[in-house]
Amino acid sequence: MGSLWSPPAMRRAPLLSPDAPAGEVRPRTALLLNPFYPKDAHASFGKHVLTPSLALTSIAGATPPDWEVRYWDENLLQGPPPLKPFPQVVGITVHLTFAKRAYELAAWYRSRGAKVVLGGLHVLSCPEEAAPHADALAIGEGVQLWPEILRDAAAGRLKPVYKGSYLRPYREDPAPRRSILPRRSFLTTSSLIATRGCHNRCGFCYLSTDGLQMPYLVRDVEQIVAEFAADGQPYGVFIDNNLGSRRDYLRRLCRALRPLRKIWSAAITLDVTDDPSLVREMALAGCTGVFIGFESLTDANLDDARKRTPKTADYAARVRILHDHGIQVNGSFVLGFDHDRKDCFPRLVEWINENRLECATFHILTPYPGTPLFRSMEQEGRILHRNWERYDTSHAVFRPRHMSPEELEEGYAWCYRTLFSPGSIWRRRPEDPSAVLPYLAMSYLYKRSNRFWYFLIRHRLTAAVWRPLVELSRRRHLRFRKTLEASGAAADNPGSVFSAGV
Ligand code: B12
Ligand code: SF4
Repeated sequence: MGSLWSPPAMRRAPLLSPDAPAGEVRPRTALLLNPFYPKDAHASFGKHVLTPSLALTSIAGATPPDWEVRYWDENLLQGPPPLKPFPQVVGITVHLTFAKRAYELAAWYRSRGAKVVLGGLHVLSCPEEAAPHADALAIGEGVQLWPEILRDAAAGRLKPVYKGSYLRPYREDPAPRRSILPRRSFLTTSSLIATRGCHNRCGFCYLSTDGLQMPYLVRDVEQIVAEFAADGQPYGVFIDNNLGSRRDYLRRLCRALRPLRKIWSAAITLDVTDDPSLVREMALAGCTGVFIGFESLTDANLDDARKRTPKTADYAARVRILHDHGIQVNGSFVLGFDHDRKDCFPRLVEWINENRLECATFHILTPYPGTPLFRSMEQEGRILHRNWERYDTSHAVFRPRHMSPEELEEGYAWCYRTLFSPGSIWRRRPEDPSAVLPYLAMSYLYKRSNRFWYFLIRHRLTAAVWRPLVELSRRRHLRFRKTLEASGAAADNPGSVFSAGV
C-alpha cells in the first residue's frame, strides 16, 4: 500500500537543542504542550489534525485572567516548542505512548528555570513514574486544579501533587478556550464534549483503571449549543467516550442542536439502535457519522471484556438502522482477544465489506497499566515489556493466546492494507448512487493520501483545503434532512466526505 510511506517528521520528535538559549522567565505566563508521538503509517496521517484533544483547551479555559496562556502541539510539525517568551509554568499532557517525550520536554524547560506541571491519563495511572520529571503532578480532573496550581506557582509554593475529583458537577467547568488553537491546522477546532464516563467498564478500557472514579456526568445542553455556535465551524466532533450512555440526555441534546444546522459525529455504543426514534433524532440534529466500538465479532471475547453490548449476530441489522438514517459508521475493532485465531482477520474484513462500513479502525489489544486486563496478563506472565511507546495499539505488547505476537501484528497490518485497498473501498460504497462520489472522495483523500496530508500539515493548509468539502457535506446533509423530515422515517443515505469521530 502506497501509504506506508512515512517521512522522518512523522516518526521522530523535533530536536530539542541542548544549547538553545532561553530568555528571562516571564512571570504569569504558561505554556501548554501536547508532545509528539510517532504516527502509524497504516492509518491516516490526517487523524491527528481532524480535531484537537480537549485536554489543554479545557485547562486553558480555567486559566485566571491575570495569566497569559499559550499552546503548542508538536504533532502539527512546526518544530520544537518555543522558548520565547520563556514561561514561568509549562503544563504538559501525558499519555503512555508519548510519556518519554513528555519527560524530555519537561527536562528541557526545567533546566532553563520553568516550573513543569504534568497531567493526563498516564499521570493518573503511573504517578510514581511521572513524579521525578515534574515540579508538580495534576492527578485526575485538571480544570479544578489549574487555577490553584498557577496561584501556588506565582507564590513560589508549588506542591508536588494535586488531586482532582471527577465527582463534582461537570456543568460547573468553564468552556474550553478554543481561541488558543492554531485554527488553520485542524480540519475543525470544534471538538466538543457533553458527557464524561460511560455506562460500561470494559476490562481493556482506560475507564476501568484502578482508583478512577468517573461516574457518567453530563453538561447542560445549552452549554454545548453555545460553544458549538461560538466556534463558527460547520462540523463538530464529540470526543465523549460515549455520547449515548443516557438516552434521555442524548435526545435532549439532539433537539437543542437541531436549529444550529451544523453537522457532527460522535462515539456511541451500538445499543442506541435499540430505539430507532433516537437514531432519527440524531440524524435530524446533524449527526453524519458515528464511531462505534464493535470490538469483536466473537461474543465470547465481548463477555471476557465484560462489555454489555448487543449480540454480534445483531450487529448487521443495527448498522443498517444507522445507514438508513444517513449516518455513516466508523467501526472500531480490537484484535488479539483470547478467542481470536488467525482466521479472525479475513472474517472481520469480509464482514466490514459486506456491511458496507464506510470506515474502520483496528487496534491491537493493549493492556493499559492499572486496568484489569493488565493485571490478569501480568499474573499470567504474558506482558512482553513495558516500553510504553509501543503501547500504541499498533504493536503486540503481550503474548496472544492463539498466535504469535508477530502474527498478530501481521494480521493487523493486513486488515488495514485490505480495507484501504481500492477493491474494498469500492465494495463498501453507499447504495444511493448520488452518495458514491462524496464517499470516494472521503476514502481517497482521508485514507489513501498520506503524502498529501503531510504537505497540508506542514504548510498549515488543513482547514483551507478541507473547509469547502466540509461545507459541501453540510449542505448535502441539510437537503437529506428535509427528505427525512418529510418522510417521517428513514431516507436515502446522503453521503459525507468524512465518517465519524476520532
Ligand atoms: C481526541 C483524542 C485523540 C486525538 C488527539 C490525540 C492527541 N494526543 O492530541 C487523536 C484522534 C489524534 C487520537 C489518537 C490516538 N488515541 Co486518542 N483519544 C482522544 C479522545 C477521544 C479525547 C481526548 C480528550 O480530549 N479528552 C477530554 C479531556 C478534557 O480529558 P483528558 O485528556 O483526560 O484531560 C483531563 C485530565 O486528564 C487532565 N489533564 C490532561 N492533561 C493535563 C495537563 C495539565 C498540565 C493538567 C494540569 C491537567 C491535565 O485535565 C483534563 C481536564 O480534566 C480520548 C477519549 C476521551 N474521551 O478522553 C482518546 C484516547 C485518549 N486515545 C486513546 C488512544 C489509544 C489513541 C491512539 C493510540 C489510537 C490509535 N491507535 O490511533 C492514538 C494515538 C495518539 C496518542 N499517542 O496520543 C486512548 C488512550 C488510552 C490510554 N490509556 O492511554 C483514549 C483514552 C481512548 C480510549 N477510550 O481508549 N486520540
Ligand atoms: S464502551 Fe467504550 S468507552 Fe465505554 S468502557 Fe467500554 S471501551 Fe470504554
